[in-house]
Amino acid sequence: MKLSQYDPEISEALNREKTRQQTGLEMIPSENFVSEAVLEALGSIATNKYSEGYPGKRYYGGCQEIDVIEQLAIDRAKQLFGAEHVNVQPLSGAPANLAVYVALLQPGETVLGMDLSHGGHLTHGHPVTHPAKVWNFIRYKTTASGEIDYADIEAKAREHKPKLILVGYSAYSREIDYARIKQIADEVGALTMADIAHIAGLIAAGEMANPVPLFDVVTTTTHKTLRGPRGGMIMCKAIHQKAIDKAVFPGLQGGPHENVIAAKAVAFKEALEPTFKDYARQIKLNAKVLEVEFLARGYRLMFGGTDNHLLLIDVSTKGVTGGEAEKALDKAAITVNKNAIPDDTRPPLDPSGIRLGTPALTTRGMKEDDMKKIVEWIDQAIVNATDDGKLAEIRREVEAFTKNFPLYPNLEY
Ligand code: DSN
Repeated sequence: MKLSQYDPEISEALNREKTRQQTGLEMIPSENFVSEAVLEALGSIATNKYSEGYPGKRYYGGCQEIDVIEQLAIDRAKQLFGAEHVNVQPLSGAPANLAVYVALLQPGETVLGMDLSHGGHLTHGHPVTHPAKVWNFIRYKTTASGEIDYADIEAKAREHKPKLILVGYSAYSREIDYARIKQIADEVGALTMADIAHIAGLIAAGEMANPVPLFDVVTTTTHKTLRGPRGGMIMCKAIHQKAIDKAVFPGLQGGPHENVIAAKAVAFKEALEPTFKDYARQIKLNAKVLEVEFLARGYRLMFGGTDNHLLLIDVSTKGVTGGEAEKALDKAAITVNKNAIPDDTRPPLDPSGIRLGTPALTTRGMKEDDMKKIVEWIDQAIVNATDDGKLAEIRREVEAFTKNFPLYPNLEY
């Protein structure tokens, strides 16, 4: 029976969500729109199959075709990033990071990771997380001029002798000097880990530096700039293969989600196409226009600007909090997320900044001139954050504008 006949409540909610995605401007930098081929694989019959283990070594019968699917995902990921070994089973980014800690560290050992408010991630050792109770996370920061503080990392590495140095961020907008990190790690005998969840698509396309050939382990999600299904992945040197695979299964997970793995394989095939390079280049061009236009309007950009797909903006100088800006922009059909700025004195649920990016808009085909219009709408929404009439007027303009960029035109639930 069709979903719409069997479960109208879910079908109607999905159709309303589709309309929201179609008629708004999606600027959360970790979100994207997958292709119809990826959606098809994700909704496929591969969801029916249990397949604990790895291709060729499963604990269940009937895995012949599942092996084909998972091996294709692995081979394509290896080709995309130049990885010696890939595990495509992690359910998402947080479980992928946890699996690496489990694989490489003994309880109590030390990890150097970036402070959350400086662009790091919760799973990189924030005190509210469980891993922070198991391992000793020491946090480094960025400098006042917005660089990763490599001198601080070096000093902390010499002082704390970490087992693992962790880079790769969720709100940091600049390039990372992986060679410098590797040099520091080698000096103190640490392993290296990069979490490239946000920038994986830019790396795959050659638009940002690739840590995979240099680092011990690289984790990623597959649904951000890489434009695949919601999921995770671990790449590592062959020497860590056994430990990583064991940590994922049976260490932390049971049956892999093979429908998601099929969709990952499709997304990797797409990312290997020459057109994906154009896409990644356009993501960065679009982000640069945002940088220039926000600076021209007097906004304070964290880290001085952007080398990737995202911007972290202090909106408090415009008289609103991050939470107020997020709400006002929602009313104007522009979706961003409130975000802490470095050493923010405001609380996490209403910080001083917003984080926004271009991957989803670029998937819809928007280019530099469109970004200029969008910054004007964002600026107007922020300076008129309490004027519901003005926000409704912007929403009408945004909704008319998005009609020029069709999204899933044939999809009905
Ligand atoms: N929630 C993701 C993001 O928005 O960056 C990271 O896990």
